[in-house]
Amino acid sequence: FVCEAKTVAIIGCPFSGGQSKAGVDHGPIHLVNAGLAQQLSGLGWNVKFEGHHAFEDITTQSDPPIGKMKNPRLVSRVTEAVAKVVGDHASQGRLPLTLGGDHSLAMGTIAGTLSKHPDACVIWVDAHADLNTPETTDSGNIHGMPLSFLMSLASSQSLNYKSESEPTPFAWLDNVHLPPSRLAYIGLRDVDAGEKALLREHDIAAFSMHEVDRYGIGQVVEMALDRVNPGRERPIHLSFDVDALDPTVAPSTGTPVRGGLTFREGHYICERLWETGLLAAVDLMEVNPSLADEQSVEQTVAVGCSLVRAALDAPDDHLSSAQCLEPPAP
Ligand code: 5AB
Ligand code: MN
Ligand code: MN
Ligand code: MN
Repeated sequence: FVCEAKTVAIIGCPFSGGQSKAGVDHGPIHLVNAGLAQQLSGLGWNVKFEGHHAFEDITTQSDPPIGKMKNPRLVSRVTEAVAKVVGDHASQGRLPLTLGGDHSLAMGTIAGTLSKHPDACVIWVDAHADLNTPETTDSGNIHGMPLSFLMSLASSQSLNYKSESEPTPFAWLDNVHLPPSRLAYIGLRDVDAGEKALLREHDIAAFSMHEVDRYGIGQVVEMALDRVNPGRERPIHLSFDVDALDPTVAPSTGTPVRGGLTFREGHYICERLWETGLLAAVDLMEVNPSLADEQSVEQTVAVGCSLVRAALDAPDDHLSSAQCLEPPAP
């Protein structure tokens, strides 16, 4: 096992097929143009960034909905490719940092993390639960569904799809199983009825804004870790949707919901997870530079970079435990 310590791999994913608003595919380009790679070098990281991911072009003509699901073939193929890229970086001992793009990409990033760290847990920071199944979704947008597929609450079989010429979309995810006991949410405030039923049925750790108000962010993060990582030994995948933040803090995003995390609360989550020494992968998703005025876009991009810096502070402090989970040779 070779540990290439202190290297973060930036995976830019200019992808918007999991929802219907144009522009979220420009999120990663803006984050990188704002100097994110240089900022991480400044913190002492080796930064590997080889340009943004190029995705195959599947047009909507060749990708009609399956049931209510929109762009299923495209999202399936893109997320499968992302899973491979994330898994490869993780195997090389690099910390994968995926910049979205819409949150359907997390099907790929989390599958990639689990391929290297099957015992990983997920901290999902979001206004939304992203837990809809193809049956419970109202919008048909796959960025509201990644966790149902990752936890096998939905599967390619349930799509009832028949084709001689291509595999069923999401068949590649059918052997990925994130146990519901290893997912914790922070920041929820807009959860659909069908999602609430699934949260209850599977006893998923969900810390909404109500709990953040009640207990404070410090205690909420510990409670979340106690649920999914009680021994503090599991690798942690952080999936951060910028819409978890209050729209006054991060206005440029596709599905803003008022009453969100403050600037500090968002940063605290990142800092604390870094401090565990267990952070194995980070996603920063749903920055949409086409929404809101120029100053709001600049603000949202700057906050996005700042969250990433908070999650990846000073590699010397913790990277050896985050990256080299195997004990060093005697
Ligand atoms: B996001 C909604 N639950 O399913 C749905 O931004 C919103 O990645 C999903 O959290 C929001 O369409 C997805 C109504
Ligand atoms: Mn989301
Ligand atoms: Mn969201
Ligand atoms: Mn959104």
